[in-house]
Amino acid sequence: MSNLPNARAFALRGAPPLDLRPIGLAMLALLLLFACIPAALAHEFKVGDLQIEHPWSRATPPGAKVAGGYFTVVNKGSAADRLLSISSDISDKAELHEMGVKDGVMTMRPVSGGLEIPAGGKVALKPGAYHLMFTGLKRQPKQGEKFPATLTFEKAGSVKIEFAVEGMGETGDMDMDHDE
Ligand SMILES: [Cu+2]
Repeated sequence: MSNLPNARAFALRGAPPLDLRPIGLAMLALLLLFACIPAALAHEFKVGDLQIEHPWSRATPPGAKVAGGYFTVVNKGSAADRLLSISSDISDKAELHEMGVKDGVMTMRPVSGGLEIPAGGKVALKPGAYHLMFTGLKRQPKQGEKFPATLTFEKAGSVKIEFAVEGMGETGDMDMDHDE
């Protein structure tokens, strides 16, 4: 009966070599490193003459009903095309929005008639400009996951893409590095 305190003392003395804190820090550093990869590794999709680069969205707070969607469409063809619609299981609807200033107030409104992608040109959907809005979210997109969506273009047709979900504070600045 009396050797229990001794056993405990032994266990305590034996503890320092098993200290896992340095490993914990190393793991944290690794996790932080990997957390940056979705933004750093661009992913892209092709349909016809169009290339859809790095579709991304943002994690949303609990209860949020809308989420943004961003990507760049490059048109390598010799004719203009038009992004007509977007659909995804993550929300009831997905709309194409445009930001603008009306009476000194920033507003966003749905783009009617689709978004033209000029021949040989590109259009960037990004925060503060043209963007997708997933409205009536069925669940919250979580940082680090990818969710599928379908884009439909007038000429190139439909293409399945995946949105990489980034952190709530992500502004898309990392993406600007790719611009000429
Ligand atoms: Cu919007």
